[in-house]
Amino acid sequence: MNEKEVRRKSKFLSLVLRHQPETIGISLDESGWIDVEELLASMARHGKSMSRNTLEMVVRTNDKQRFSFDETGTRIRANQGHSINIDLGYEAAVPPEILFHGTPRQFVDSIAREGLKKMQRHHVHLHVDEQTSLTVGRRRGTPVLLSVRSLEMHEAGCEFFVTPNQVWLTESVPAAYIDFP
Ligand code: HQG
Repeated sequence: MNEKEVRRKSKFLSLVLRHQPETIGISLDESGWIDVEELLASMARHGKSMSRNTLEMVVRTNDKQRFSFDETGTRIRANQGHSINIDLGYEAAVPPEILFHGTPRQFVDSIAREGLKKMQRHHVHLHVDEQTSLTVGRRRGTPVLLSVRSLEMHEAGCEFFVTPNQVWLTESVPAAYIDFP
């Protein structure tokens, strides 16, 4: 299978595991999990069949490790990025001093006024490395790298969570904690 095909399958998994499980007639449990057999059967019924081996390959090779199997390999879920209402159950964690957020240039004025908002997702997404953040920002335009004084926010009582694939999540980031370039 070529890279493009793998990416297409990964995007489809993101769609059903984060946003619209109803597209293939499934629902996720309150923590975002779905039984792997049920997922594969429902995909097949909707003309999107995938073998278990292919699913495992897509999960294993995913550039951002977007998906996880549970310990027994019975269930699967997306690690973050949902727009539907689920509780991932991550433990609160102490963030590093600085976390980054990449955004397209056209959003910067609004962010300077309102801070970072979670928009359609459950959380604002932040990263430890600048490169990943710039790649995120580049999806919609010329990227601008914002530095968030995350440890200071944490000390002021804001909660942070970290996903197994090292995305840091928080409810919102007030403009006062953001350093603009
Ligand atoms: C912006 C992808 C105006 C925010 C990526 C972002 C990431 C504001 C956009 C993950 C704003 C929301 C998340 C404000 C925030 N005014 N714009 N007050 N506050 N914004 O996609 O962080 O590939 O929901 O800067 O790689 O871009 O899906 O968030 O530009 O890790 O795994 O509003 O999604 O991961 O966009 O991306 P998004 P994001 P996956």
